[in-house]
Amino acid sequence: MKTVKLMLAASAALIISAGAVSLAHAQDLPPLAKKDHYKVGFAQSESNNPWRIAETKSFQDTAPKCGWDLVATDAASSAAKQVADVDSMIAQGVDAIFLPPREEKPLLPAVLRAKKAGIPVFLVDRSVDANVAKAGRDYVTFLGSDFIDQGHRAADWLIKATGGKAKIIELEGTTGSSPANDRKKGFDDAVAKESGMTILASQSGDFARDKGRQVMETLLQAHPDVTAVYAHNDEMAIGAIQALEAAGRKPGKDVIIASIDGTRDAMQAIIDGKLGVTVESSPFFGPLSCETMKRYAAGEKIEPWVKVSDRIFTIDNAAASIAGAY
Ligand code: GYE
Repeated sequence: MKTVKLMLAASAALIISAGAVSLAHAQDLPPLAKKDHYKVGFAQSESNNPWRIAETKSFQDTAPKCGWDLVATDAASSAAKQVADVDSMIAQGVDAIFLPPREEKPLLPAVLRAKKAGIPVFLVDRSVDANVAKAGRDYVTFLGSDFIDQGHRAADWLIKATGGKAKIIELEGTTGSSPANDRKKGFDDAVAKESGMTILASQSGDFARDKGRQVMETLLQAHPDVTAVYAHNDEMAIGAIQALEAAGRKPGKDVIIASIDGTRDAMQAIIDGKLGVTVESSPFFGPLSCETMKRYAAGEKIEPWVKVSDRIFTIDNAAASIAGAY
């Protein structure tokens, strides 16, 4: 297998040196052969929350069904480690790489190196800066949610729930990540149109529960007049609930909370009356990744964004939905 790959690489180099490959062709995405078994890389960014764990499990569950020999790594919240993980997948000669880039910019060189090595990259759940890399040219496609719309929907719910009057603390996701950038944009733009809605402070809690709790604790001291919290994910919303309760506040009553994801703990917090809403962001990318990869191998032109549509969970449907949550 290795020898075949080496021979192929050598013959490709020969063709290139003979000038048989045009520049336009060199810019094309690497093709993917149609076969029964693939060596597939999945470079997870971290495993410190239920969303990430559910996503990794979705890839692991899909692997035997899709003929994948899965090489899964965990970057432990380090973009530098994630770059090294992708480089190691390139060195191992995987057939394709599925990558949730932890941050929008640092992962780009690794994406381009994979392309240069003839390995198609599919971005899953997070994207890269559209000004520096393009789907259909640098990577195959982005599979994921519309984060701007998620932020917008969280804002719409909060505006309604508060009668258009709220003093908000915003807990942002990982700095430089596409969901943090876009969930902020969608939410901030929507509340900016409402004269009664003020964002008191906005700070990163790195999409993590305990960081969210700590940041909320600090911001609460500076802004005791807070009446609402918008967290970019459920883990930080749970952290905010803990900080509010520790300070003797009543989440869900004197402080209304909106967040995004749809985890089991968030559903339970809705049922308990502490969390108002969670806009869904599905982590179950395995089956969609299998299907998209098969379409690509069959020679189909893949759309630049394979969009996932999201539900919304409130007190109206949380109890009925919690069984399917993670
Ligand atoms: O909301 C969060 C995770 O990239 C869409 O990252 C994903 C986000 C998700 O850490 O919980």
